[in-house]
Amino acid sequence: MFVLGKWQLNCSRILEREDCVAVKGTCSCLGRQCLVGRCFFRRTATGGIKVSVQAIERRSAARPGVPPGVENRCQEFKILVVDDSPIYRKLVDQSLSKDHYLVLFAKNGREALAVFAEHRPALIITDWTMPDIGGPELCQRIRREFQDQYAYLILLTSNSTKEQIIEGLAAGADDYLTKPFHPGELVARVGVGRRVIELHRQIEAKNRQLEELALTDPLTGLPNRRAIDIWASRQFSAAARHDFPIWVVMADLDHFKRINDTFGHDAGDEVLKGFSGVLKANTRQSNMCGRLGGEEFLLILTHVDRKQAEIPVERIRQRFEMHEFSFEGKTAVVTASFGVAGFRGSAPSEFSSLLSRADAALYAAKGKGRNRVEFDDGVV
Ligand code: GH3
Ligand code: MG
Ligand code: MG
Repeated sequence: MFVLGKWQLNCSRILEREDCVAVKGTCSCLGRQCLVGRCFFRRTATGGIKVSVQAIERRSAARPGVPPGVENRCQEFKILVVDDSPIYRKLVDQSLSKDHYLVLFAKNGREALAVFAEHRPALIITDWTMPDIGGPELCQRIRREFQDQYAYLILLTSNSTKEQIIEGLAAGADDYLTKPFHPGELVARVGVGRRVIELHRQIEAKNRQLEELALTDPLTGLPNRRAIDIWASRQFSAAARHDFPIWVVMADLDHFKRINDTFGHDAGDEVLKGFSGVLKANTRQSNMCGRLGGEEFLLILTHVDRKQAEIPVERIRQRFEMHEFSFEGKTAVVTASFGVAGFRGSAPSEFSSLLSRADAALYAAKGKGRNRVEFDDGVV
C-alpha cells in the first residue's frame, strides 16, 4: 500500500520518480476504489496531484442513492472509448459519467486492440479516422480476432454520408453515431448496446448450463458416456503425439441386480452414488472418471506405467469393498470387478478398441470370481 495525498495505491507494480508515480494495480481515492490498470500520478507545481491515464478503468465512486449491488452489476460492464482526439475522449467520458460504467480509453486502433485483448470490454465506442488502424478496420479485426466474445461496436464519427454508414455497419459495427453527438443520445445508444450484450450473456450462460447437463450423469454427477468420449478422443491423440501411456479401466458392480431385488431401486441408486464417490475421491485431476451407463463405470489414467496404474484401481476396489451400506436396518457390502487395457505408441489407437479390450478383461475378472482387477494381455 502506497499513500499519495488522498490516494491509496495497491499496486502489483510501482515505479516512483521525483515528480511522478506510475502504478499498475488498483487505486482508491478517499477509501473508494476508483482506478484499475496503469496510471500515472504526477505532482503539480502547486503541490496537488494530477492523475494521467494511459489505459485504465475508471470506477465511479459509489454515489448516494445507488442501491448496493447495482454499482457492482454496472461495474461488470466495461466500455472502451477509442479516439485520437483527447477532447472527444473527454466528451464521451463526461457523457457516460452519470452511469456507473467502467470506462477504458485508447488513443488509436493498435492500443484499442491491446486494451480489448486484456480487459475484454463489452462495448466499444470508436472514432473512424485514426493514425494507424481506422474505426471500420478495428471493427473488422475485433469481429475476426475475438470470435469467442460478442462486443457491441458503436462508430462515432464525423463521416456521415449514407455510403459511409453502410461501410461502417458492413465492417461489423452495430450502431453509428455522428459527431458532434448529443450526450443523451450516446447514453441511450449505449443502453441499447447494454441490453443486447446482456441478452448475449444470458444466452451464453444458458448454453453453458445445457452443455454441462448434456455431459453429466444426473444420478451420480459424474461425466456421462458422451463426456467420456470427448475427453478420451483428445487424450488418445495426445498420447500418440507425445508418446505417453494411457489406461482404460472398466468397472462393473458385482451382483448389483441383487441389491435392487433385495432392497429396491432407491437402495441400488445409493450404491451407485457410493461407488461414484469412491471413484471420484481416487481420481486425480489430470485423469478422468465417468459412468458408462447402468452399473458400469470408467476410469482413464495417463502418464503412468502398468504398476502405477494398478495401484489406484486396486485402492478403489478395496475402498468400495470396505464401504458398508445400510438398508432397512441391514448392512450390505457390495464389490466391483475391474478390467484394464493399456496403450502406448505413436500409431493412434482407437478408444473403442481399448474399451473392448478392457471389457474383455472385466469379463475375465467376473469369470475368476469377481471383486478383482484383471489386466488385458496386450499390455504396454
Ligand atoms: P454381475 O456381477 O455379473 O455384473 O451381475 P449384476 O447383477 O451386477 O449385472 P446385471 O447386468 O445382471 O444387472 C445389472 C442391474 O443394474 C440391472 C439393472 O436393473 C440395474 N441398473 C441399471 N441402471 C440402474 C440405475 O440407474 N439404478 C438402479 N438402481 N439400478 C440400475
Ligand atoms: Mg454388474
Ligand atoms: Mg453390467
